[in-house]
Amino acid sequence: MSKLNVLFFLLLLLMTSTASGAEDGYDLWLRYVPVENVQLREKYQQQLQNVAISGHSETTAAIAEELQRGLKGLLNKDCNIQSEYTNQQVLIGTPGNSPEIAALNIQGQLNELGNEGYLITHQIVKGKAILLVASTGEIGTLYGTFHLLRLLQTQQPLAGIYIAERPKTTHRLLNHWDNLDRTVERGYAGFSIWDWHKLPDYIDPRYKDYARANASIGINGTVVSNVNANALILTPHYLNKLNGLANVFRPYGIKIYLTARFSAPIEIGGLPTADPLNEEVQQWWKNKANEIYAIIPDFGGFLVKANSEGQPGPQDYKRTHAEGANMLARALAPHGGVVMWRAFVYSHEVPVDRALQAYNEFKPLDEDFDDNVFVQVKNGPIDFQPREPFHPLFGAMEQTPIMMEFQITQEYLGCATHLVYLAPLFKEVLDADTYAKGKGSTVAKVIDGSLHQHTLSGMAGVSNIGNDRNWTGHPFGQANWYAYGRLAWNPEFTAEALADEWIRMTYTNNPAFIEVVKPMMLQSRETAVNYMTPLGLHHQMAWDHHWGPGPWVNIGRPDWTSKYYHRADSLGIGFDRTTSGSNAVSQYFPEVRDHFNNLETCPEEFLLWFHHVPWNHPMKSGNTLWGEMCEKYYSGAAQVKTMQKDWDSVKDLIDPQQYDHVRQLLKIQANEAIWWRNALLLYFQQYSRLPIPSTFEQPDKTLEYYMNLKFHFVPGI
Ligand code: GCV
Repeated sequence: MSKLNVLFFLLLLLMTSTASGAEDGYDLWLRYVPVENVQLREKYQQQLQNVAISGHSETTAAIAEELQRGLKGLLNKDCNIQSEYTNQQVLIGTPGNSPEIAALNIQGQLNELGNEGYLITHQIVKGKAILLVASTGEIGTLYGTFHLLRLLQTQQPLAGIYIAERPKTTHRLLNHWDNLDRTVERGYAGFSIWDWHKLPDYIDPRYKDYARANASIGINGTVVSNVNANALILTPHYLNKLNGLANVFRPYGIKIYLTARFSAPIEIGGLPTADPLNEEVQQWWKNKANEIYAIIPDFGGFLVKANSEGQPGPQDYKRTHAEGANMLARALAPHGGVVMWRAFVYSHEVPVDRALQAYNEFKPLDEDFDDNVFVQVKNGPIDFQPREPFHPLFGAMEQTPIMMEFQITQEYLGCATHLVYLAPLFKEVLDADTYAKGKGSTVAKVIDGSLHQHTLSGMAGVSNIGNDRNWTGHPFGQANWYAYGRLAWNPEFTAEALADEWIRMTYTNNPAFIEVVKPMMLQSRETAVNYMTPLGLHHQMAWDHHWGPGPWVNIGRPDWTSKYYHRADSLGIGFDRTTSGSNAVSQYFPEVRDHFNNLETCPEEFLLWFHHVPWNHPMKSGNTLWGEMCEKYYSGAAQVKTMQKDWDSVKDLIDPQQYDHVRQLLKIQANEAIWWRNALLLYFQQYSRLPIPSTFEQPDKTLEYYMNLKFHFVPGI
């Protein structure tokens, strides 16, 4: 080959690899590359050569498009997809759109699975065994199709398959904290993907890919606007833009929801008040709901942050949260919409213990909410910390459907530069036992409605999505979006199984890669806890932007400071929430209360959350409390170094661009873990007056150095 030819060839190679965009993370877990196991791929090719997708709707068109794309990529071969069944090997449809499925003896089974559930199995149709993906609803068949593709992506055999799936919750939502100027509160992956300026005329292809990704994990709703709400989103100008999004999302079973600013009747309605008992205000919201539904007939409803962090709310008029929520619920009820009323509230007065507040305000209102109101509760009583005990409202409100709010974006967990797989955090909360109705009353059962027999049930995840090419900033942030959606579908899934699926779909099925990366992911949350806030410490992040350490923070409202939470003094450290302290333990059911209240039985991971403990308190390991703190901080920083080594060891097993992206971020994380460790230990040492054991490498900077670090323009605020 001449030099020129070589150059041309290289250029062509470069152009094709960039044009495919396959390895820049954009494709998420829907990265349909050829099945690596060639024998299995050939088998799939035989099994899936001819497919019938019944029906002629936008959803069935979306199924056909996805399957075409998926099979072409995974099997490296074009498949024959038809809309009429004529003896194909695979049939996808509903009893409503397929006479062949209607004729099968599976109607009872399908009815039990509901219109989002599905069956994947072999059935005899016209005397021939075929693979069937069936549901009573077309959205169910879409979900079933994604499941079928997942089986291929994770190299599962199809022979003898029987899968019957039904989501455990009715409402599985993302919450975007996206502002109308496209900044994203606590967003670390660029700007908002909603291009309000160009909507509705310009439909960014990302909207459809967003819908595909969400549908593939069962998410069926999205709140597109920030809970710190702007009333303008409710004006016709924006409602028309929203209609553009709704039209893209509808075929994928995703409903649009909005945040409702409580003072909107004043700000955009010209009324003198937003009092929920005022008839004009009530009428204004009814008219607004009618207007929204006239534009977006399948609009989902409102999410509301009221009387919290300066947001307006019913208490401004001496009304209760229930009175506020019900006013909105009554405007939405005729259209089938719901209200998700957040329990993350603050009073203007600084409370004895901020952890007490949501329970104190909401528990007495349990009987008062209308049927289409959820109370949406953050996983823990403070604020998305690396570790919190479960929120005491779970299990405590029997009459009201309680929606879980998890934070997928890593506000308190290293933004988008730390690799922290959040499924273990989500699972720890979901699996926690509230004892609301005796042993086994897990948070998951509260959330899925089974504990108190609610028909409405749900989960919300604060999105980590932005317009970065790979959507989530950190490539492993995608795993948190993925795991969240799958857990909203079924809180019983394990963190391990979800990591396994995600790795296989996103990177590779190569066992050598999985054996290293899966344990690394599963350990990563505990690692972050160790170098940030071990042993029940919480809210030790820097002021306001929450990036990096700030145990010295002592400005603003006391309950926004780190000192309020760690309470370190010469005797010890920790927030006394026992019966002789703030008594927050008593918000839990007696079994849980007693467990946390007793210093002997309180799990060490929550020790300083519930107890003020002397520096020389003996820990289970044999260390004193101070010794254990040193141990935890040093092990956390060391674990990140191990992550770096692990990642380096799989360098040759994945795409170089993906490898290098994570490698560079791990380097940042390793440095920041040391920053956290040194800053926290040096700070607490002022109180403990004990040395950092000489076996550990001593901090190379002073406390003053860390305290004087100032950062401007940290993303997310
Ligand atoms: C949207 C925390 C965050 C805020 C967030 C708030 C909430 O305080 O720091 O950015 O506001 O929680 O959940 O409402």
